[in-house]
Amino acid sequence: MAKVLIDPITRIEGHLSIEIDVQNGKVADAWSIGDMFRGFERIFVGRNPLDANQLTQRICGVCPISHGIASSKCLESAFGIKPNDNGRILRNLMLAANYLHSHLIHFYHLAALDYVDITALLKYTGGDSKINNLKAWVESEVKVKKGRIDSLTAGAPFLPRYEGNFYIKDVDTNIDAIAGYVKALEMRMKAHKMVAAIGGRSPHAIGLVAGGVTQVPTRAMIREYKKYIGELEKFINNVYMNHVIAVAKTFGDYFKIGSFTNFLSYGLFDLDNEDKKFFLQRGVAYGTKVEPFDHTKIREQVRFGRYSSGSNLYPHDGQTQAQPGKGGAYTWLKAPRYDNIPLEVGPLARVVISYLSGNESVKREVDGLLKIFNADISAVFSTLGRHAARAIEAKLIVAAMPEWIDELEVNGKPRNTFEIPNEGKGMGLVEASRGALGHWIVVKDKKIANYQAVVPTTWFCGPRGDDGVKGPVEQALIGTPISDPKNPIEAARVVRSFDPCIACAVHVVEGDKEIGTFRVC
Ligand code: NFE
Ligand code: MG
Repeated sequence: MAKVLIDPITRIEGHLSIEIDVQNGKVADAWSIGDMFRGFERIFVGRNPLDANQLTQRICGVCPISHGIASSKCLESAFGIKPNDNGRILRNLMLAANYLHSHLIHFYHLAALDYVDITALLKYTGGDSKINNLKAWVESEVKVKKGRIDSLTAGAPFLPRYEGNFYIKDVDTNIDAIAGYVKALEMRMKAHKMVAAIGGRSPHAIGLVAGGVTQVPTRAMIREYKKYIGELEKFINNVYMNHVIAVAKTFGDYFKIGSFTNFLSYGLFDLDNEDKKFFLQRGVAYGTKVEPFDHTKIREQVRFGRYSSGSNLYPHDGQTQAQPGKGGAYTWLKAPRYDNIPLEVGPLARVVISYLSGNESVKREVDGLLKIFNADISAVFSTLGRHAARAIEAKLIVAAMPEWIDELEVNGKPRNTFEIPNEGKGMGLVEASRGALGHWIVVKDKKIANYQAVVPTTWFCGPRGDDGVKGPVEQALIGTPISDPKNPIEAARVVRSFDPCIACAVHVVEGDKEIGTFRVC
């Protein structure tokens, strides 16, 4: 038996450790440990409700648009108003571009390096100048001895990585994926420009407000946004999708590893102003059974979180009272529960729920991929299922953008107006790229009396609930084969497939602690 602490989990956003108990070469138990407390929810209290639009976006630089939209919808619900059509569509367009940015970071710049061998660069003999520049850079910055990276300089972007016989062997496939890594940097920049075309800047857009957005959809704005769509679409359909397929072909075991089968989605991209009709469907799925969503079943539990706050509270009553030395607690994340059940959120949740709800485009894409791998639907509930779901989403989203642009009323009003009431309660639900994101506000004397964000990474990386039942990532790790406890890459692959963002999940840094037999960075 070996207790393995992966601390930190690198190539994610924020500070996460995973402790696993390995028995007979497999993960027998797991603990997901969020290492930072930031106290954002407490910062909002006592402020003007309108500050929420800007302050909540500072929770994270990767998904600020979803926080901006969740806070806008939360205020609308407290103020008793709805967005207008232009406002809703412009929000969708901003969120859509932010999704492309986020999914490309995740695959190329965070997760792909679990599969792609960057030392293949040293064997490259082709004529692509970008690849040769990269090769020269790796040769000068990274010392490789007998195929293993021997040392590195600070800031080397492909590192750290586990050294071993873990990666794609075919040199051409590796080189192609590394070229994708470089190209994806440019694609991300273009997606950012699309967000900025509407939101004024990216990340942290200034144009998201209750009632809609501040930017009137002028022809110039639309032209600026539109000009990047074609190139992104080509990259997603011809490069990103193929790299996901190449990884899946080489690492087919991961259709069975990292499985979790209960899901939640609030519904992605509002297709009406009533929060009822979505591009990807709202719902809760237990395996292949999908149910309607009911927000009153949401609670956050803190038995194992470092909080003295009451446990199992609905977010309007939620508290964020830190208790760093709390006995038995092992993380700064709370444990969200739906009807007392832990649920996975994110691209796989959205794709599964949409598939089960009869979404034709999702069905076509999922069935198309399953056919390539001669697999049935059970393969979807897996590490590779998460990567495939992200690529499917990116493909469907980039294809929908031109249609949404055509629905805009050019030069029309971008928002509805409102008055801040003396008192009110509101809820704003949105799908962030990592999954279901909810904001809840209580307004008193025209000020924020309470503000709670229940975010995607808290859903999937949260700890055991009050009943001791493990969170989704903890459960998904169980049974993962670990070939070498000193290089637990298999566990890292499972965790990274969820795309954790601990900056979002814990809204005082702890001192060092010693747990377990091996510390592996
Ligand atoms: Ni910091 Fe976030 C997303 C949100 S994840 S990235 O997507 O909301 O908890
Ligand atoms: Mg919270």
